[in-house]
Amino acid sequence: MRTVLVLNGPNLNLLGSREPGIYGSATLADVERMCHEEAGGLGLKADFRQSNHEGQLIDWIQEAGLEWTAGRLLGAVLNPGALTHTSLALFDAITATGLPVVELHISNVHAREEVRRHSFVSPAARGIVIGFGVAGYPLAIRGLYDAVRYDEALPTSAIESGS
Ligand code: CA2
Repeated sequence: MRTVLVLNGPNLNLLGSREPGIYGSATLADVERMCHEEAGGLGLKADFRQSNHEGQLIDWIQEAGLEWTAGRLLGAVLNPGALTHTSLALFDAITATGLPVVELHISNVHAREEVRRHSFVSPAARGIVIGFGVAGYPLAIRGLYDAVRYDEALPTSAIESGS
């Protein structure tokens, strides 16, 4: 059974306790349950994590790259939190590993402050889910699953040339 990694960045442990108008009232534990349910329905196992530390997220992405290369990991759903808007290191980690990543944001970052409109992660992402609240997590898992199956059905030459 393949695993889908779900990574959450800084302050997402506060979900459900503050700013419900922006992020809703579900807690991160609720989101974890939603991810296990969605993954299970697709025949996957979810590995759900949160860290307030950029280096920890990078270590997890590097480890995930090895698991992905070994065929045990489907890819990752990543909500980088505010690191989205600051971290070239996250971009480098994703690019270096080749790990398929779906970037996810609970809020519609494009409808908020200008600084949230730029993402360092987006150019390295296989897909992006933005603005669906925490319902975006199962959507992102499903999207990653479909995208990877699509990629795996292509001849290797088509993936390497990007066509
Ligand atoms: O919308 C998202 O998912 C964000 O990634 C959340 C980040 C924010 O910096 C990004 O621009 C968009 C913030 C995560 C902090 O989460 C909190 C949750 C509840 C209360 C306070 C913070």
